Amino acid sequence: MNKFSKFTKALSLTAVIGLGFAGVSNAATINFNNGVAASDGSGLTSQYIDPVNGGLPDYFIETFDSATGVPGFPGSTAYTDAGFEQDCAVNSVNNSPFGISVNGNAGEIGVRQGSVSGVAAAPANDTTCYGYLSNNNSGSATVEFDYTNLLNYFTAQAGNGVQLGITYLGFYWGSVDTYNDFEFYSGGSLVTEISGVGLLNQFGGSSGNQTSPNSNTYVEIEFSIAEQFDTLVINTSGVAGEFDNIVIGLSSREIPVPAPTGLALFAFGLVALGLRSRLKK
Ligand SMILES: [Ca+2]
Ligand SMILES: [Ca+2]
Repeated sequence: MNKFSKFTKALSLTAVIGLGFAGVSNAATINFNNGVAASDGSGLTSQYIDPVNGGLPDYFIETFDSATGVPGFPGSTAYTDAGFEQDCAVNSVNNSPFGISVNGNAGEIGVRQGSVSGVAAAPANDTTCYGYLSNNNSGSATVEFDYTNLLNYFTAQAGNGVQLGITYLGFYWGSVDTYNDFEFYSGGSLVTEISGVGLLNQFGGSSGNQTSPNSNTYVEIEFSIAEQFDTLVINTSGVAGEFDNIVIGLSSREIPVPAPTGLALFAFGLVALGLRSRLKK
């Protein structure tokens, strides 16, 4: 068993969590236990899509890697740390030329590889480019990833008056700190949020740990159509909030049905046996 399967296995044993937040009635469900090893060496990715190999239709991934390698690609190097212009950028949705809008202070948002003390730490087992948000040791910092344009593009592509929504969001959250949090919006309304404090409490993780699976987690949120997602907001009041492999899934996406677990099969076998012995009587 490799390191990653141990990693995900440990997570599945410790947490199957659905949380409602924000004091509003919502149908968003949050899971922390389904991340899988990414084939590009970026640690964890969504169970639905890999940074290199792709995945199911209607899922898109932001890897912060090599966006500028695609001709005509509108990916931005505005937030890329000096020296990484050829490698890192915001917006690299699997060679798809359609963008997300990043709104925030360029002095607080960064895209880079590797860890630099006092700046940012690569998420556990992530040797690729990743994004981060830093308050530069003063006040709080905020960045918004707005997916409205991407959603409008795919809605236009679908045609026939079909209005698509975004009903899935996943991201790899590195070195979770008590002062990081992620918020998820629909049409300007907060649908749900995840705080670093809440996540660390759930896992028994230590704030800012750069290697432990209890502090480096793939987070997934499933949204109802009524509360479909369009904007991700990340806040931090310290150094730093790090993330990679941001995945969205359109409402037209496939949702694979999980295979029955061993326990479920065992229970089914017992029921079948019971029926058989009753029939014999
Ligand atoms: Ca990456
Ligand atoms: Ca951190």
